[in-house]
Amino acid sequence: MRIDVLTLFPEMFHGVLGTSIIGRAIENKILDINLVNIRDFAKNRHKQTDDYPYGGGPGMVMSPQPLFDAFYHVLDKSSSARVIYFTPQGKTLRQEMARDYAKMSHLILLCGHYEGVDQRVIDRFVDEEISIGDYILTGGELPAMVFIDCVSRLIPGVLGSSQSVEEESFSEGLLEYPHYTRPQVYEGFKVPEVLLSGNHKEIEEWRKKESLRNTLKKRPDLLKDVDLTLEERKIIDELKRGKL
Ligand code: 4G1
Repeated sequence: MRIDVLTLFPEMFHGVLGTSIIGRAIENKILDINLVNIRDFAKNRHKQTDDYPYGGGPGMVMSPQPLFDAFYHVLDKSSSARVIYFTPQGKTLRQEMARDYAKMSHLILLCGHYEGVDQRVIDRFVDEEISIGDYILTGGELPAMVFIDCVSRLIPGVLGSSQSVEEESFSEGLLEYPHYTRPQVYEGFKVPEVLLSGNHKEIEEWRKKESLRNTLKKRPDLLKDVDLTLEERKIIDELKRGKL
């Protein structure tokens, strides 16, 4: 997958893209991430990329000229690219959306700053607007990095087989069960006996129950989107009644 990122702060991406899983995917040519500095396309004398808003009011707006030219630079003939603008006005990113994006061959990500970009840039180039959540940020770079991380790990070959825990629990729409590793006892805190038993059926049942318990307790909202088996419904009923 090719990802072009249009940003005023390409350096912000270096840490994330050079590190571990995403870095390896780039080395292995599964991912081709092209950081484009919008400022490089500014034609005015001071390389200014923002200006005052028409109609007045606070803040600055990203100017159309550097952005139009940056888009023409990355759009080169291959018009199959999907253009995503990160904005609090967008649809909130969800795992199902990430799965769809992971299948695409070319994405162009636009990161805003100040009050955002001139509306004509959105009208001319943007296919979809995405948000990563409802809070205030200084720019779209962190959302773009969250998106790259979330989508990249779903591209075949990006995760190694041992990391391929994949979407285990999230794809089922539930939270994870508790995890333990060595040692068996640490500062008096014990690993649940069942996990040491070697009884795979019992372990599986315990994990399912704990996963349901966690979801019911911490994120009951998730349960409405899950197809539960009859067995799982029974467990939930018992959890609710305080048994188990
Ligand atoms: C009004 C949050 C403004 C922020 C309402 C999540 C936030 C991009 C995102 C803002 C941004 C709310 C995101 C706000 C984001 C232009 C540059 C917009 C930064 C900007 C709830 C500032 N997911 N925010 N405005 O944060 O880009 O994608």
